[in-house]
Amino acid sequence: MTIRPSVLVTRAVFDDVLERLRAHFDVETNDRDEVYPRAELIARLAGKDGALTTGSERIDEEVLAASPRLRVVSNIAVGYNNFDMAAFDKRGVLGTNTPDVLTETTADFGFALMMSAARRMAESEHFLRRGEWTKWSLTMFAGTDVHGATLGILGMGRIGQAIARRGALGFGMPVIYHNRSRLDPSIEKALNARYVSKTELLQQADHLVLVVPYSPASHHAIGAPELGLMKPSATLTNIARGGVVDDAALARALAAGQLAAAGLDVFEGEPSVNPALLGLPNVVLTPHIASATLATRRAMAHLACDNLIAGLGCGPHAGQPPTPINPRVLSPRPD
Ligand code: 8YV
Repeated sequence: MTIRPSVLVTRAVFDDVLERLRAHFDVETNDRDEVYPRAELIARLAGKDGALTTGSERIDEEVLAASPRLRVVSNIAVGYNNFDMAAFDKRGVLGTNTPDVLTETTADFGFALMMSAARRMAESEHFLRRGEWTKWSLTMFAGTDVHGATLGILGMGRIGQAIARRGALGFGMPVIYHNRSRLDPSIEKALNARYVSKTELLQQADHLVLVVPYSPASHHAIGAPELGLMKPSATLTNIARGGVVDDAALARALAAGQLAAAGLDVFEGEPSVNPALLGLPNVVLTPHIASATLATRRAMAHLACDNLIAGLGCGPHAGQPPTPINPRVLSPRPD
């Protein structure tokens, strides 16, 4: 009798995803759907061959060292800053993520958040709910236009390009962007996009959207000096990761009128949110939901499931997970 691989699913997922996993593996689930305290995560992973994780679990050298059987960790997220990829490589563990399936949904949300900040939707809605709307006036909640304004994008990957497309084609926005590498000129043309330095991006954008992956290099990419370069009429939207923005510096800049408004879906130390932000009217705050439509969350969970099944050598695509982060660990190593 062959022994079935055993896997840990760290958070509640869809029943049909669990069914697919149970066809191949012994599956331990987290029915309470609470994030495991670190010691419990380590204890539960010991002896497992694979894991289905979310961005809430940090998988690093300490975790991998304590789980010597672990071969695949499949993240239900496109971002994988919760994985220490150097430790994965060192230990020959495959990490996988869920790109593409969330691109358009996340871009929709980024655009909506930017529009909410620019047009003061959350602020005016709170005003109305508080019963303060007693008369109309010409400049009541007058915001800044989105159509025709300059859209700035920091990080021009798949999601950045999808946001640029919405701005250029739907709202007639000239697009400027800064990225590690320049796009192909044909893509720049199609997106009405111009590559600029980071300084120019900050100085010229009317609406700046952050879509850059988190890494030590992007930590506090937007802090006090950068905010100081932005137009007082500009908005800033962060759908990238907490830590890309210095939230305390942003709160100070918003309070001082250094920029008009912000839309934030991600936060340093989330689910905690800097109290200085909570007290400000000109920031729209959402709880990391940019990819949260049922269809997209299902697609992400199923793609993560495909990765785990194939990564552990099962199913029709055994050994060929669709979206590996470090496929180098899949090829046999020279002795
Ligand atoms: C996830 C995300 O929902 O994919 C990402 O990188 O930020 C979100 O789509 C979140 O990370 C939960 O894993």
